Amino acid sequence: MRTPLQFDLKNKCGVYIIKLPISNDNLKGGVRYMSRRAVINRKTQETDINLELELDGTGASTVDTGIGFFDHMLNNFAKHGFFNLTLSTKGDLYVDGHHTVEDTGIVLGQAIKNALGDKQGIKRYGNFILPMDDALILCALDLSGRPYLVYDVTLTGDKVGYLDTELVKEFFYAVSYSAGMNLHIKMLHGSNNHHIIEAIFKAFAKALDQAVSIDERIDGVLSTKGTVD
Ligand SMILES: [Mn+2]
Repeated sequence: MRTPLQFDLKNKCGVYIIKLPISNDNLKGGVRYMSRRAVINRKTQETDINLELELDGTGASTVDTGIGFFDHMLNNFAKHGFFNLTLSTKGDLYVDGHHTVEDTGIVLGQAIKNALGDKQGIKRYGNFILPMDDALILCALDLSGRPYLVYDVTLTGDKVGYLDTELVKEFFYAVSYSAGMNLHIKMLHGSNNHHIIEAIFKAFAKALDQAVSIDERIDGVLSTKGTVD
């Protein structure tokens, strides 16, 4: 897309800002980076998942997992993290939502890991405290290569819509494990289960957006070891 910025009368030519398609590459701080994305297809006897994730996105998403509230959460994750996410999960919902939610977490974690590659230049750490009415959620994460989940959240109901509330922890355990991410999620306050879970997904998105962002001052990988697997 070319947008005329100004017309140079002397040379009788237009000066353009060239907006490159976000799926090709991106400009950050005057330095051009290849867009970081991953496509994963994973099929088992329990789920069939196709996921495309772009870390340097706009927040555009198309999500269909068969569980409406889970779709609502993943759309919020994309929107608030400025990730582009296309996801289709066909799971064995006649059993329950467990495999659908857990396997989607596994694939999302793999996509984050694959899209990051060798992690050169990324901030690596991210954190956010996100309020949503009564709910206040802290999320802190480290893309260290070492999976570890600390989940300190109290949900009072069994379900929100068609999502079993106990699956929220299973989802983030799967994400942290397959992405190689140290992930802390702590509820500081909250009473409404919809608000609490939505605040978790938004806080995670904001923290992850921060952690995957490029810091121009980082030469190579941000680690005294010289590598973060
Ligand atoms: Mn909502």
